[in-house]
Amino acid sequence: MLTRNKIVLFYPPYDGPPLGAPLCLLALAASLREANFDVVMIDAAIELDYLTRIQCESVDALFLGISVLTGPMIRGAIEVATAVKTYSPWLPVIFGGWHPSLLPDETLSEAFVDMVVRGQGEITIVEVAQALAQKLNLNTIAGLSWKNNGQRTHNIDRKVEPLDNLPVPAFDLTDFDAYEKLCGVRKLAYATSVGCPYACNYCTDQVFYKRRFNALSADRVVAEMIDLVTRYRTEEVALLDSNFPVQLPRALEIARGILSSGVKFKWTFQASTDFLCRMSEDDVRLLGASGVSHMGFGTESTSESVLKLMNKRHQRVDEMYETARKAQLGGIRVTFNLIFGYPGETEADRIVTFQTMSDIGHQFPNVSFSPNIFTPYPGIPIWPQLREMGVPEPKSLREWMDMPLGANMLPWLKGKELARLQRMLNYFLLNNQIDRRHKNNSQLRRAVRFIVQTPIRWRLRSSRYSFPWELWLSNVSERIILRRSLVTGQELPKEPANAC
Ligand code: B12
Ligand code: SF4
Repeated sequence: MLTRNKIVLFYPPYDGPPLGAPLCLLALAASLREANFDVVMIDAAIELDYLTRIQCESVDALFLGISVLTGPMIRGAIEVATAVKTYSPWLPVIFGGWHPSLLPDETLSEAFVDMVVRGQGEITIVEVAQALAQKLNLNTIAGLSWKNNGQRTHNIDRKVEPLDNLPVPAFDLTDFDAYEKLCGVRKLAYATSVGCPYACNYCTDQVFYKRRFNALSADRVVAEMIDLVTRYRTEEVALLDSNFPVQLPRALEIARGILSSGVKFKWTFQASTDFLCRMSEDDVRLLGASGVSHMGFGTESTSESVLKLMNKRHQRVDEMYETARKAQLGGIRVTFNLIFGYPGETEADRIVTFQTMSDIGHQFPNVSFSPNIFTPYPGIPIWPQLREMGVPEPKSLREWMDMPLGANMLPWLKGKELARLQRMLNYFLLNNQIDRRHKNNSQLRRAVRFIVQTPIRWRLRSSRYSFPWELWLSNVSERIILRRSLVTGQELPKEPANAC
């Protein structure tokens, strides 16, 4: 009898610049290999003919696992799962990752999905693989949703496993050359922690990780990062942690460890400004010296009332200035994310945000901004309020697939109000770009900058935006950069469909 011990893991195509190998699949692969299963990983980012490859690899596989985020990745997941169900209907298809975990029942109701792994996947997937290989019952596997004789069944939740108990992700499965060709830089996507202690109302981290910060020890991080960077000759490490410096001593120990190793590479992370501000100036200089080149912050707004509505009281405006200042001392670039159109935000709130952020951008040339129109993702705590306010909630996997990410789907932000916000945004970004480009130029260029920038800054101060001749001119001379990745600071090429 044929014993199947091969598992195929698939990462569907996504929008935006490629980041590197999908860490989720490398993490699952390491645990599966420890349990003596063979893993084939197929990432659509580098495997253009993924349909054919999956068909070939599935012939003798135990199951196919697909990782899914909300939005366009669902399209590739459905494409592959339906194809598999036509040529190998016996092959179990397992969905995992953020979208299926947030909406397990909705996901499982699709005919081409046999199981959903909810939340952290390493241990659940091994138990599923063992159960399938040995034809055991699935009903004792925590964290699993499955079809029991066609009935959607949700087993109990699984307790999150401390990261230090899990193996090093299977980075050897990564074709670093292929990603380098695609990204233009040899990069390692790596995580030192999962979870964030905060509970911002628009974020699903709290739903997934229950506000528990779960981190690898500093020693392990330093040893692993140095080993991986050296072994795979990567120039950069993009940390995928939700909030890297939650445990300050650990964060600083990591920086110190990297610095004293003498191995040189750039690294980037995301954080909240309060943790960064708890670091001294010397601490932030240490980050810079150890190679930190970019930090992303979800600052979102500078209006106190909007920050309160977002349940973001840990995010203070004075600390945004302080973060920018300290980062500048450390020679570190910073991206501040901004959210506009949040339920309850008024035009006055927007004006405050544009004015304060323009001031920050003017004082600190190391700061860039990434403005977004509020997008309600599945499972966020304010859905009841959004439904009451008339936001159409997608009802199925296919409807979430077509969700216009980054575009406006808010009924309270339409027509003239939306057009005005778009114009304000363009002025704000143009002003910031001029600040950053012409800071250290000759006296003459500084004078030109002063002349060009004076009317723009007047508009931002007085909130007057009619007859936007500077924007018409800028269409010719400056390309306004709309959004950036908080993970790397890299420019995001695709514009939100109807912003600016
Ligand atoms: C890296 C990243 C990306 C990368 C991933 C590509 C890559 N090569 O790594 C890219 C650029 C694709 C991306 C895109 C987006 N992202 Co993103 N991203 C992240 C980030 C920062 C890290 C994810 C990660 O790798 N974590 C480490 C691994 C080990 O954990 P994991 O992915 O959760 O995987 C575990 C489990 O989920 C599970 N699992 C995952 N997949 C599978 C599959 C199977 C079969 C099984 C069994 C289990 C399983 O097991 C894994 C191990 O425990 C998270 C935030 C975070 N800190 O997690 C946001 C996050 C996942 N992204 C988010 C968002 C909003 C987006 C975008 C919608 C943004 C946008 N507006 O465009 C897009 C969606 C895709 C698109 N536009 O096409 C949200 C969640 C969205 C959602 N509901 O799906 C998050 C949580 C950020 C946040 N706090 O809001 N993202
Ligand atoms: S601080 Fe960032 S990661 Fe943490 S809950 Fe808020 S938005 Fe999510």
